[in-house]
Amino acid sequence: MSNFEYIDAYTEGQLGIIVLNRPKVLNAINRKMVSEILSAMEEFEVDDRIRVIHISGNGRAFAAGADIDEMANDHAIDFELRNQFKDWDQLAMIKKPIIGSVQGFALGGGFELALCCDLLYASDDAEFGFPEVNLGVMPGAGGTQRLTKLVGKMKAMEWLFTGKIISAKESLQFGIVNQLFAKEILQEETMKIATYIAGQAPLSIRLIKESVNKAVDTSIEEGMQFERKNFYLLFSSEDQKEGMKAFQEKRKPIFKGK
Ligand code: CO8
Repeated sequence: MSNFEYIDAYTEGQLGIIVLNRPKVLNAINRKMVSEILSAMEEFEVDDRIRVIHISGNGRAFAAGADIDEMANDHAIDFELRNQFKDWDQLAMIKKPIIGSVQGFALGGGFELALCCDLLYASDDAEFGFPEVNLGVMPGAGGTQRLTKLVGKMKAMEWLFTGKIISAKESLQFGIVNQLFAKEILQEETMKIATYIAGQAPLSIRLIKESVNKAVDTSIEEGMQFERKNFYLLFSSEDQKEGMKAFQEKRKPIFKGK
């Protein structure tokens, strides 16, 4: 595994673990951190042992947003010439499932990173929000799009217009997170879920992720065709044969990701 400055990344069994690690500034996301997150994910993506990626933050935040100090003097043309969001675009292309656990703050770019996850768990004192409006800007890494698709127009407008904190309870109520846990057990419980998913047929998980994401962005007709092709494709895998045979033989399947 590469050495990183702003994150920790390591493997644990079949899990690839990423921990945002700038606790003194509540894991504020600078450009190098985004590029490190992407590098770690890409390493996990090509590592056959890894089936699920888990991401969390060190300290009292998941991430309190993009690094305001780094951004404060930026100009529009800097962003354009730097292609500011190219790493974010690549993050969305990761095919292995990404599970996020949010303790404390997930604000601005931190919330956007959380919304890139496929499953999201949070501590019961977690706080989400898009406070960019208070800084005279707006989300730029997909926040307006992903939040709206998740919760619908009215709530998204309200939260983006006001910049107000979304409590853990509200995040559960509006389907932003899958489940809440007490802070003390959040990591342990999330890791259990990640380990469980790592035991599922990898190709099924991979194509389910692709198909569900397609559903978010496409018409039902197009999405159904897309889903069907992926469904057909799974029947050319050894794991499909093994999974169905194991069912018939009343035993646990052994999946190989082939
Ligand atoms: N950037 C830089 N430093 C930060 C950030 C941040 N986003 N958030 C917190 N910090 C720093 C603080 O400056 C402070 O540093 P120091 O100790 O040196 O003064 C330290 O972290 C601890 O923070 P606080 O003392 O403020 O802690 P509190 O518990 O009092 O408050 C808050 C916690 C409410 C989270 C508060 O820190 C805060 O409001 N932070 C800023 C939240 C915010 O506005 N986020 C949105 C940023 S803009 C954005 O994300 C745009 C996304 C665009 C695309 C994404 C590109 C990556």
